Amino acid sequence: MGFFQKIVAGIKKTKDALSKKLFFAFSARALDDEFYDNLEEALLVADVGYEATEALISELKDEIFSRKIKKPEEARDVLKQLMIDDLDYEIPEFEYPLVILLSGVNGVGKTTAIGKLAHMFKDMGKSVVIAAADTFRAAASDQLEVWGERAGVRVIRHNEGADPAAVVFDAISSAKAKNTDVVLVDTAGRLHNKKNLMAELQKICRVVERELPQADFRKYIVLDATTGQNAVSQAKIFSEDIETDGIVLTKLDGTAKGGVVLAISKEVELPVTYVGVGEKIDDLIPFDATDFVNALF
Ligand SMILES: Nc1nc2c(ncn2[C@@H]2O[C@H](COP(=O)(O)OP(=O)(O)OP(=O)(O)O)[C@@H](O)[C@H]2O)c(=O)[nH]1
Ligand SMILES: [Mg+2]
Repeated sequence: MGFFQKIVAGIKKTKDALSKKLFFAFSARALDDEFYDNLEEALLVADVGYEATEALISELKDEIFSRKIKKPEEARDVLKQLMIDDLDYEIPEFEYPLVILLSGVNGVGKTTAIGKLAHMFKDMGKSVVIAAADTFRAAASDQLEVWGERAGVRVIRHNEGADPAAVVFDAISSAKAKNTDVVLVDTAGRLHNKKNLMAELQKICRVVERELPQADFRKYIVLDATTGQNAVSQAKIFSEDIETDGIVLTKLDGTAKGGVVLAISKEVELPVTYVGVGEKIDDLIPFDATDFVNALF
């Protein structure tokens, strides 16, 4: 299955919830107040969020006015383009060696995303090592070893309770010794209000920057799409403590709240870089704004 078919399947629940309402809004006879009310309702139901919904509607009104648009179907194309523009971030190409660190609250899908990323980079012909820096529970490293085996990637682990930064140090030493292209760092789930845990993440970042200063270092926050607007607040708070390059949005397949992608873009001003659309190893896809919006309508 290509990326487009995967995103179509992945946002089916969102589309099902949205399409009737969108169809209803755009089958209006005129672009009047009722049309805008229906459109607003459709976007809010899909969890686009209040701020992004209001912004989109106001931009749509401006475009409709300045381009003298009268037909709802033309307005639909304008709305699609506005959404694409909002979601379309310029993401710099990866350079190697590359280090990717995933952080986020408990259970959002960090470890699964690490497994999927390992597979993706292997598929691209890159060598990969995983740092099991969730030393909070031994089961986390076991879970990663299963993913590592599936992807054909080695996993560096320490005992439960060890310093996560020491695991990262070892993974980087191993990557340097073997000229490995990609180091993937899994971390323990944490709440952003736990200062010591946020300090631990910062320490991991310092180890990466010190030990592999030439690396392209990307820090992604992992968010669970099924939590809707909650995901938006998590992203805001996490990105205050950790300089963030993008979002990995998981479990898009399990929710009708896929519009949260637009809320993240608007309110957090970070690109959604990857989306998770299932539990299998190839169910992580690079986010493409045009594909996403086309799949949504
Ligand atoms: N349907 C679906 N399930 C997913 C996706 N990503 C992760 N999951 C599931 O979400 C659950 C939690 O995933 P983990 O990867 O263990 O989450 P985590 O963030 O590492 O959790 P902690 O380490 O406990 O903080 C697992 O059952 C995964 O199979 C996705 O894109 N779609
Ligand atoms: Mg985990």
